Amino acid sequence: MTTPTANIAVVGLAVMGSNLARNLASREGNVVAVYNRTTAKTDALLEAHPEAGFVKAATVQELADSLVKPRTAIIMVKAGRATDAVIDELVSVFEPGDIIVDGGNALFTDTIRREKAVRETGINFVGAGISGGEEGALKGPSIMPGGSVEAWETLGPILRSIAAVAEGEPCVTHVGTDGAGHFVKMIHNGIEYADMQLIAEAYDLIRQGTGKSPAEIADIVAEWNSGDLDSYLIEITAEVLRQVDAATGQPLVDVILDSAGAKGTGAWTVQTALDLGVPVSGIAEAVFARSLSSDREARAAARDLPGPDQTWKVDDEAAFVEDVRRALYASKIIAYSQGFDEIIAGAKEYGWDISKGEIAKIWRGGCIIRARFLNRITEAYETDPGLVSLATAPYFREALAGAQDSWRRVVAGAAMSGIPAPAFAASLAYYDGLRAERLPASLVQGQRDFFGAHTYKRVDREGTFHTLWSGDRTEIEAEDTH
Ligand code: 2AM
Repeated sequence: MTTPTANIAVVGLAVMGSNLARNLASREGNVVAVYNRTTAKTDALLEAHPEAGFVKAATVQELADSLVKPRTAIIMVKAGRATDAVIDELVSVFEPGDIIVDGGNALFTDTIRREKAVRETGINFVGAGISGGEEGALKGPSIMPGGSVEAWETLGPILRSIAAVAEGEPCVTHVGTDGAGHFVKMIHNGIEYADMQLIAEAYDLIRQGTGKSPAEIADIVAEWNSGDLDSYLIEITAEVLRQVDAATGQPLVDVILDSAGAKGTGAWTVQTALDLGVPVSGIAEAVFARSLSSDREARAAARDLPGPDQTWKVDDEAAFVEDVRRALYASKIIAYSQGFDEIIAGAKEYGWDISKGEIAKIWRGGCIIRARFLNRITEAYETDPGLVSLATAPYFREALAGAQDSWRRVVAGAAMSGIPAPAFAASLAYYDGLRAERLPASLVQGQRDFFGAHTYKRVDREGTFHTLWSGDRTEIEAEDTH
């Protein structure tokens, strides 16, 4: 048996795994062992990157033998059955105290299950969300690891060495135990859906409201990038809008089929939010907007449904564009506020101690939603760790106050002229619902009591009540069994 020399292993050498392995190898102090089910892929990586000094493992036993203790391996395979298969293999050759990391896009409940099962062997299991795509994996992703504190002690320095750096700080933190990392990665993706949809709606409104070309809108969006909206997604939006299709000479955005795909993490965010009872309406509308865009059959059938006669009459283009910018910013604040609400609810449900300020910090670099305003979120949670709703933090309250007239004009104008702006509209409706002194939920509760004797509470005294709707309609004090 050879003397172990590697301090970290990567299992699964498709693009993400290969890039992560190369990133690890490029950092001082790391010796990286690599293993892939099909050895040809391992050989190809070694041949293409001799500079990385990879230690090749042809079997999992060789991989285990190549690693110094505690052995640490990062699994980068397609989430699902492959993950379970690779975990089983590693468990069979690892020892108590060793660390298995799943760097794939696992559903957090799977991670909770796997962590529990692996822990029984004495081996540590860490689910780590990794954001930033292929380029992030190679140059520096944002990393969201869960798992035990013990595992983090070994893993922390390694992950810090490869993470993106934002304002001098590595974009990685121990998010919480077991599935906390994959949970937060899921929320990241949900917010990403909302952010993208909101930008797309802003583009559409400007285009339909002013008739500007995609290239002209690219200039506007690029300018937005020097203000509050400064972010990776705004930056790439300008690039996409500016792109001309080589085959037709048309703006590329006009020749791309208007049906958006999804890999499921946005849907997970919304499904989980429904289970937790957290209204993430901005994120939900973004997921649904992709579904609607992809339902070509229904869209074809609905093509002749009537719309308004009126088209948008924009008198002052510059003022309108500024309205849209403000509406976008306000809606974006709501999407993040809702996403953080879900983190708070998830942490409570699953017993995680998650620092919201730290999460906003590690999203500043490497990941898709990296943005300047994440610093404001960190400040908000550092000032008030018990902050109930991000939207109510002084900075965001002021931003929303400054944007609300624009926001209302844009949503109303979109409705009057028949332009769908579901994420803008849902975010504004949420904002008004959140701040309302009285909601019509009292009527809903009355209806529930009428047909299902679900009972209600009163504003003026303690207790639980039921009205005898089918009797003399007197009110009785009811036992709260619902
Ligand atoms: P392969 O090259 O042998 O197919 C992305 O699909 C990565 O996951 C690839 O490295 C692939 O290995 C690996 N993978 C998929 N299913 C697997 C399994 N059941 N066991 C081990 N690796 C698997």
